[in-house]
Amino acid sequence: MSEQENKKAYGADSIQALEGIEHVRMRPSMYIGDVGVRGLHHLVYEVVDNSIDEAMGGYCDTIHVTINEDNSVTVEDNGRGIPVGLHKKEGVSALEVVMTKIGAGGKFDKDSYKVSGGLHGVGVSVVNALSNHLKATVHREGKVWEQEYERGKSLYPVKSIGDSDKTGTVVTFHPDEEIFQQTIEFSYDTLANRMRELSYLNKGITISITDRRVKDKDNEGEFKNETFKSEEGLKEFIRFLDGNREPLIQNVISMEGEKNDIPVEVAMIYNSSYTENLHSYVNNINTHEGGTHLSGFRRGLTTTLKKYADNSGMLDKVKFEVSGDDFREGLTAIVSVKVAEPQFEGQTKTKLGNREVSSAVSQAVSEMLTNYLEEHPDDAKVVVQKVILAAQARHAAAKAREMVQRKNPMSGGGLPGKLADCSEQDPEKCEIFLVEGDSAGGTAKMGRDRNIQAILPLRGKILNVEKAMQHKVFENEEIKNIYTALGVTIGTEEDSKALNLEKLRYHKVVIMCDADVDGSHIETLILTFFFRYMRELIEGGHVYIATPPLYLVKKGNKKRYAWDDKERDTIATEFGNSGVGIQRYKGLGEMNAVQLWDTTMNPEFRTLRQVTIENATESDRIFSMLMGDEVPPRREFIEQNAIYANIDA
Ligand code: 0RA
Repeated sequence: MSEQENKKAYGADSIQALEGIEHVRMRPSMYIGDVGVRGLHHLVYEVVDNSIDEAMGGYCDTIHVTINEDNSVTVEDNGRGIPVGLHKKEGVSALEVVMTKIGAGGKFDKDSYKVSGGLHGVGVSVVNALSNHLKATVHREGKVWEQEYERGKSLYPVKSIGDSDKTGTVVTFHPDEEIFQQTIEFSYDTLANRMRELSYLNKGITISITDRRVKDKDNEGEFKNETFKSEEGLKEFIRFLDGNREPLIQNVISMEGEKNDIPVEVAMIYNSSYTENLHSYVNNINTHEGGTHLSGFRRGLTTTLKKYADNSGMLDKVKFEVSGDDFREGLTAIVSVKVAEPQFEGQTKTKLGNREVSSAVSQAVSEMLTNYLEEHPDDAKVVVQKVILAAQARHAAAKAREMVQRKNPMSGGGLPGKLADCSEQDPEKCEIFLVEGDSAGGTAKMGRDRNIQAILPLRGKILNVEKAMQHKVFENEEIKNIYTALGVTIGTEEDSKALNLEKLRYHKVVIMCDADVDGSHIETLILTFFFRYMRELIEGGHVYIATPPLYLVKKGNKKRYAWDDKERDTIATEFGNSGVGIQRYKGLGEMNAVQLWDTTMNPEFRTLRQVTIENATESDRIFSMLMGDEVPPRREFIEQNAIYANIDA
């Protein structure tokens, strides 16, 4: 059908729908954030969210996600099925309205409790508009109904194709390569992690994922698949997150209820580590930047614990003040709220702004914690002791931090002696390379563009912050150098690690290590430090990893670099194989300054991998495992995965 006929067939209202679709296709990032890997996966989340909404209404308990061989994705649920009857205002089937009218969502159904928001909740019509093909199948009213679409436009009116004795919705979409030019390849791990997370956040729902591109290695004839179902919700989520840490108290403390009409769920535990580990969600969306629900949690926790500690008499002999984040050292907690009209703020629109949520969460936490402490006096004692130790350490850390601060270039101190700074003053144009070892540092200093590139050599292995108390971190020479070189300042009343990026001196911070086991270990140590102490730097998109080549392929005076084995072989073949010399670079130090510049540092030719936090909860688990005390899970992980499989862009 031509576009003209299409309009006639479906009435004047669909003209508006077309405009909406065109707008989505013209400005996809406005709807799904970006058109890269993240935006691509967002399509799946959007469709699944609709099924989750149906489940939260109590109409659906099973959701299947399938990655098909052709990279299309099928999402199937056993809910009521999207209504197929005539939508009076639009003059077409309600299904068609949901699928093609931008902004319609399921919202025409006033009774349904729809709480999606943020980047999610833009509606399945957006997914449709960004797919070159989509098929919706609805089981409802004893029949199977179907409609297909191309780039958001229906190909035919909704039709019945047979009888059915069940209800539910099946959506299969294939992302449009015109829109997702980088890739349309879905990552099983990314999707599986999100489905696991959703199952913890919405207990009782069964969510399964199948990858039809990959055979199951244990079951012949089956495809790779996992099924997630959580009976205990956040309680189990905490155990999953803290699986590699040693618990300090017997139980996960948890509560679930409604405060001022806001559904609140909280779960927490204390472990023997020194890191604070808070995760917050609004309507199933991970609020990386926190917000009112998280500040409510902090306030409730502090007031309740402080009151208990004061009454217990344990603080009587403590000479220093106990406050702020002393109560959160070794704490792992999840806060999940459902908000009808969430206001999202912040750089990445993942900070909750609704004022009323703060007191709701604070009250919930106070009640939950007061009860637990009264019923478990032994645990209460352990927690208060931990808090006192944390306060003691904080005083030591404050001193160490003052030293860092004093050396900060902006407050009069000097830059680190080992830093070879660049001459450019505009931070946006400046880059700093954190280089493993003095010798590679020397090569980098010679090879760089000294106009815009600064070099900071790091000696050997930097401190593993995962195992160190805060004051040790701030006392560490290499870490102090990183702080002063970057020019960032740290510490506020509320949060001793809060980072001020206003004075960041380089907008690109590049980690440059050898392409071997040691190098990747050092890379992980630096990333762990950034993740725990400078997460804002990663979230601001400032952290990158350099990718030095693995091989130099030579024949006569022909020379080419290769970044993996396949590339090496291709080049060797191009050179005619015989008489080809291959040099393997074991470290940056084996390259001369010109080679390092050509392959790894020259902005025109290099490839930098930007470090992103796809999923903060998953990254946290990985860092606690890679860098924590427990060896067995670490070995298993390293044997099974490339180290950065889950944290890279
Ligand atoms: C609006 C009304 C009704 C169901 C849905 C939306 C619905 C949407 C989706 C999207 C994916 N799965 C879904 N399942 C249901 C039902 C209204 C009624 O039956 O009375």
